[in-house]
Amino acid sequence: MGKLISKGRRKRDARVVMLGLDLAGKSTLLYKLKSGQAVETCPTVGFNVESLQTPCGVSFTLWDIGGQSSLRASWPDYLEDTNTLIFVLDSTDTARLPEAAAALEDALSHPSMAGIPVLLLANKQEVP
Ligand SMILES: Nc1nc2c(ncn2[C@@H]2O[C@H](COP(=O)(O)OP(=O)(O)O)[C@@H](O)[C@H]2O)c(=O)[nH]1
Ligand SMILES: [Mg+2]
Repeated sequence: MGKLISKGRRKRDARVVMLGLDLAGKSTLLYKLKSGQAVETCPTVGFNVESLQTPCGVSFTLWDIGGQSSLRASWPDYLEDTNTLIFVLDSTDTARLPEAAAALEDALSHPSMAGIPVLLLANKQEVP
């Protein structure tokens, strides 16, 4: 599991950062994981953050970072010390796929991303 989970005796904690273009579904996912319910979201200015605990005692701090183009310059700040990156794609937004790919490439080029696990989540797959 590498850096994903620290296996210290007391602390099993992971800092997870979620990136992706605006409207990909990041905040929906954050609050679904937190509350188990679908919630209505509004555009994220800055970030949302929640602590999550799994039944096996692993805690996650899940950061949901605003994805509008004006906010992407701040993404590198959130990648410092992250244990894993979730990059959320809106599978229905084929027009912005190249923009999403470029944003992902930028994020992956950040020095603190070396050796960090990445989950690429193709969201909205249920849409025909
Ligand atoms: N069809 C569909 N819509 C979704 C899904 N996840 C999020 N959405 C919708 O996509 C829009 C943007 O979601 P939001 O979580 O605010 O995106 P964010 O900008 O990445 O945080 C909202 O209208 C959500 O209801 C999904 O899995 N399927
Ligand atoms: Mg959001």
